[in-house]
Amino acid sequence: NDTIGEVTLLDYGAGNVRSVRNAIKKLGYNLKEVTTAADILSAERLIFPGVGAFEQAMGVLTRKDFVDPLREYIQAGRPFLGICLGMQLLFEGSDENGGVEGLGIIPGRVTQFDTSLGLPVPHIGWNTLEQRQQGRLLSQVGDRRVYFVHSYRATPSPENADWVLATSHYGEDFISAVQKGEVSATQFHPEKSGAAGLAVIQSFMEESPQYIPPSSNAGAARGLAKRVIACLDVRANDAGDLVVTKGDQYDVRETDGEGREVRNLGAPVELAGRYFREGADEVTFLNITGFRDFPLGDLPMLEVLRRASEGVFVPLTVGGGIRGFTDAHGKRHSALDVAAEYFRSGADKVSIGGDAVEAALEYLASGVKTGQTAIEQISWAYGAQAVVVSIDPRRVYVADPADTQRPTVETAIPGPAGERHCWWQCTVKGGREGRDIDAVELARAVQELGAGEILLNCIDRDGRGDGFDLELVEAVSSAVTIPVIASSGAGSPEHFQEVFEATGAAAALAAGIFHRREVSIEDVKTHMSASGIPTRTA
Ligand code: 1PR
Repeated sequence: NDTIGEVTLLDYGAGNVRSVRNAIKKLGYNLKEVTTAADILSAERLIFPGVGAFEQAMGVLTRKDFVDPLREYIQAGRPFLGICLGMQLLFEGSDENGGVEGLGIIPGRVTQFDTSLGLPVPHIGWNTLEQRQQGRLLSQVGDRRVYFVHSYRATPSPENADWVLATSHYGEDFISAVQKGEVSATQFHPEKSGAAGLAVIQSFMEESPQYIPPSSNAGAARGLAKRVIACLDVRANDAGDLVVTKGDQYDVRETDGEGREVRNLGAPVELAGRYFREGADEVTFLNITGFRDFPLGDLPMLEVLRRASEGVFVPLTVGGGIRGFTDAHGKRHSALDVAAEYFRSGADKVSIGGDAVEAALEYLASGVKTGQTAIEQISWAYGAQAVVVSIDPRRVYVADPADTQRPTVETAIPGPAGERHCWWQCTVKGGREGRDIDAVELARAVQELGAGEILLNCIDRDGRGDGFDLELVEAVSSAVTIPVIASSGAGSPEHFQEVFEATGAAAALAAGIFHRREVSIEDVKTHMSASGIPTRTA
């Protein structure tokens, strides 16, 4: 048995490395933590997951006197795996934060994706790898896709050609993995890349892993896949247990003999595990009564995340109650505190609903970015890719666009009185209250405030199974440059094909059809593949 049993983790305390820990544990290896510079030099194998921004990361490494030992360890060619920012730091420097020097081990600079190409930035999701060399690190990935989330990238050049193990394509070729001898690193996140990612970590740990050549299925769609997301709306039922529920136009109660009970479609951790195994590209938890409670008092939800992240190796988003609040003892907690607690418990992204609507209204009224909103603060501390804004819009029909100050579209689905124009009103508190702002205006405003992604629900379509609101999804996705997740109304695999062909959605999310086992994630992906839509197979 050539398995090496121990790995040292360099966690400089900048963010969530829980999933890297969970992945190492899942594979059965022992984990040691770096606490002093000497721990770096005495490591047998070192994993360095970079989290946060480049400048901040270099700053912490410098303050802790880790820079020299890290350089010495890597220059000696000892077993090293950098992840994401942990790869970027190996280059000479980065344009992030206005220009910062890196460790200078690999020739080249890290620069931002070219936003003029019209592709959403950050680059989020599952992309293919073009292996440029036969390196040990990717020996068991085959042609499976892996998960990326980043706005900055390094590009291949003659100077760094001997390092480049794989490139990926997103408007241009960028470096997705490097390896020279025992030193390796990935731009993608192996700990979030499902079974393919666990295989990368395992290949790093083994002396001579078996090589699985990528199959030459030349016809298969390459590049960034359209994502399929399983969503779990979570709340306490009347007995106080957290259950996955599902509404019909946001009404989650069903009538039985006794009264109106909260619909119970299963236990959150178990369902999340099932969706991971069935090939969901991401799992989203929405605490749908989060607007009522103090979120940090909501320990069961934190526990759900902790337990889910032990077995789910794709990105996890959590929403509901991400806002500042004052607790029963009069202590103020910022939205950033709340988000930090969720990130520590295993979330990769937080989703902000009601608070984003209020922030956008204020921003549009004043034209001033205060830096104080939840979106701005979390985006600044954790990066835009960690901030999703969830929108709960409802169609408002007008006979004549002049009847409203809101921007309208001409619709192919006329209103009850034959109206041919509509706008989508943003709501808060689970659709209970409307606000004077349209979904497109909101999406643009929150993008400017620093949101990295839009989760676009639709109250009219929720739980109906008659397809996504394509007009809404197109209106929003064509108005912003960040990725848009279409949500609400999926009833069949054809609905996914439809939304990806008719709109600029980067991902589509469904709940009811998966919970009730009417359609499986595999059915959706088989259909997408057959329709020529790039999709990830687990
Ligand atoms: O305002 O920051 O506390 O966030 C509250 C979050 O809870 C928001 O993201 C909001 O969308 C969500 N929410 C609030 N009430 C409900 C409800 O259903 N009563 N759920 C609710 C929203 C919508 C989707 C659903 C899709 C797909 N659920 O997430 O999963 O519509 O469903 P389908 O495929 O079955 O059609 P805050």
